[in-house]
Amino acid sequence: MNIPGFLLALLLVAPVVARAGGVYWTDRGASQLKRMNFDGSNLQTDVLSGAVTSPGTNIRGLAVDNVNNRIFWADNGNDRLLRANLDGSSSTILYTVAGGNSFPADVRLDMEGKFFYWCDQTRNRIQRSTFDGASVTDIITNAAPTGPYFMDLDVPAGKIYWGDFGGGSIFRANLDGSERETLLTGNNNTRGVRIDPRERMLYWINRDDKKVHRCPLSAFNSPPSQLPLPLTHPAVQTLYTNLDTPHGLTLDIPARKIYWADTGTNPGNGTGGQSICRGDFDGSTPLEILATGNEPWDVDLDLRCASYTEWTQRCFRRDATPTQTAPDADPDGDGIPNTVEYAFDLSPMHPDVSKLPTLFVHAGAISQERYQAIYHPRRNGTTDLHYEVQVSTNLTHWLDGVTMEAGAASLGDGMESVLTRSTYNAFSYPIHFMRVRVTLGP
Ligand SMILES: [Ca+2]
Ligand SMILES: [Ca+2]
Repeated sequence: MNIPGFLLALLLVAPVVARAGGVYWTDRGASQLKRMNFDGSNLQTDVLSGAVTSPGTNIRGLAVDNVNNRIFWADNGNDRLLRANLDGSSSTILYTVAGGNSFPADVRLDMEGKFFYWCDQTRNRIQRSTFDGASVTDIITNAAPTGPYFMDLDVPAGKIYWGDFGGGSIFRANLDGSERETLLTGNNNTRGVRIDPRERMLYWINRDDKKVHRCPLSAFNSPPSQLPLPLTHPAVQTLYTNLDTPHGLTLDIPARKIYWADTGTNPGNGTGGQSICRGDFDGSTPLEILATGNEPWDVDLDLRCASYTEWTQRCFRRDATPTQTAPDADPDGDGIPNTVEYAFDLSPMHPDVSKLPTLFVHAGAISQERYQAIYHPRRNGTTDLHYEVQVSTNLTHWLDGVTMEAGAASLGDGMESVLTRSTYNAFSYPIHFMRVRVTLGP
């Protein structure tokens, strides 16, 4: 049978796809790095090329660098720290711990300082290097009674948080190792420590109590004599219970979602074993099982979204109805339709108008120039979003094409903050309104 010419052309032309984000995780049992969409669809195994074609024989923590499209991970089978591009190319051995008897576990990235951090459980220290594995330095020594295992960085606050492997504590120090504190005790093996710097919240996993907890960081402002807080402290919230063997944890802060890996290695009667699970910041809806593996160990996110569909997979439950996910719907009732929640990286399931654009007066390049101006978030890398700033003097007639972009600054995760000013001088047109018009379409 002949293949019609036009069909052959369709088969040969690869679609042009904007850079999509997703969920990355280590499957320790299968010795594989995995990638999937936010809802668990399109599960793939990263095929490595470069210095190694296998991620290792005992892979552990991983971290995504979506600025440079790279992934970092630990392999304690070969006592190595490694890196590759997100598509698996250019795999590189960054550092091999000499002398054996080490256990590189969780890894994290400081994108501002450009440092790569990891816990070494057996050698009981937290270390860092450059993104190329150079200048390896001890940050925390004698880190925990049974060694550090999971960690996170709060770079804006200059803090590092970690939990101990076989004990129940969570610790904090400055990024140079000074001012060390024990914040909390009582977990039945601490895992998955993470910080939400926006709402000042600590999230963690209590593995063998099979729970996910959180606690406001303000609770740890207690006098040093009252620290560590016990797990029974009233500020400690329990979000998910009756899990199997929850382990690595990560946060989608704008979407207010928690993802965790469950190794399934200490089974009971709970749910989520050998899976990547997802829940809510406040534990308000039941966990979703997104994908299963042999022994999922750690998970991290690339929060960029290239399309509205991808964003709905990120922000809504898989059982959400089309009525909730429609572009013009407002399921959280905050007056912001889903299209605008998408355009400004807000949560469509959490009412919040505090991050909407605000108007202010902007000084121009020439002394005495003053213009009305507006900051608004803008999503990059999509094929379906259009932003236009309009101006009005009467809230009835809105004018296009009378503004100019005066600057843009990265907010991370594919978002930027854009400064746009009117081209009408504020002295000549003191009554001035501005709005951002967002449309969804090709
Ligand atoms: Ca809304
Ligand atoms: Ca909202």
